Amino acid sequence: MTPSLKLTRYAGNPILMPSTHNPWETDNVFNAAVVQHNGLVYMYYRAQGLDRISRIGCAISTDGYHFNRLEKPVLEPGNEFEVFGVEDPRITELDGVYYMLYTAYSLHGTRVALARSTNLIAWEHLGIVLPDEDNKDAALFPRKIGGRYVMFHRRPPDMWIAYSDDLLHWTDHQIIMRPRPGTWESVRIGAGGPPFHTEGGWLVFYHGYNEPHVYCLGVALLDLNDPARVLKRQDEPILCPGTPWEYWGDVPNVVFTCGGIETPDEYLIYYGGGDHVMAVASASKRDVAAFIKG
Ligand code: BMA
Repeated sequence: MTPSLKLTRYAGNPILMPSTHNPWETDNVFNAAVVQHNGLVYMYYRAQGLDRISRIGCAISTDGYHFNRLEKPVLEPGNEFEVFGVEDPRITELDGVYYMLYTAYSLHGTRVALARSTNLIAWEHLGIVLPDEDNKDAALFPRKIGGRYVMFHRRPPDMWIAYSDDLLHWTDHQIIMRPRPGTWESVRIGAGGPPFHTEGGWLVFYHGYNEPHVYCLGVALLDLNDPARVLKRQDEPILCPGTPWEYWGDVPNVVFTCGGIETPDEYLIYYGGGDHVMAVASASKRDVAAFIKG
């Protein structure tokens, strides 16, 4: 039997900590999207500061481990749906344009919102894309399927998929994965970042939590042409809280991912620890291939 796929933490974690230099990010920096472009890694993290409102900051790296941050947020609340914050970005490139799906939070509840950038620094608000429903954990696929855009989203407690012709109107909503009673993912589950394209299927990293409210990460594989078809879903989590900064943060016992990158040899999964700091962990392509084939 193939051993379960596990993520290995980078020894230099955490890779980003709150900063007392900037009032908007003094408390927590976590749940970042990541993008590779021209040899640089861009990390878009959720930051909370003195006012506890979430904004999206950007930090840039040449090696994926050591980051320099920009002084100002790249995305801030921009309308009545965002007054409590913009949270948990997931970014996908399609034809040279970067799309960020994120959670807009306000008295209306949580909504899935979209922003767009062509230069990775200036982001334009495009508005709420799933109106009139509490939803989050949305991530756009990096390719169209059957001529349509595809995204994950989460109607509690399940992971859903939906399709669109214009990125603004979404239809054909289907549940793809549900929590599994009696396991680490018994209460709610939700997508991590955009899925990775592999020859064997869409590789998906996602989060789940159980009754004691421990957030772990899991891995699954979806059919390339019909991503509502789950080909594989590992029983065991690939990462669970296991370090002091994952046990103790703003919210205890949390590892939560909004994205990763692919290198020639591995997948690097970036994740928030304890809703407080940023960290990274890896899976080798060889081990991922064994999961896909196994
Ligand atoms: C979810 C989101 C995440 C957070 C997680 C654990 O509902 O709000 O941003 O990391 O809870 O607190």
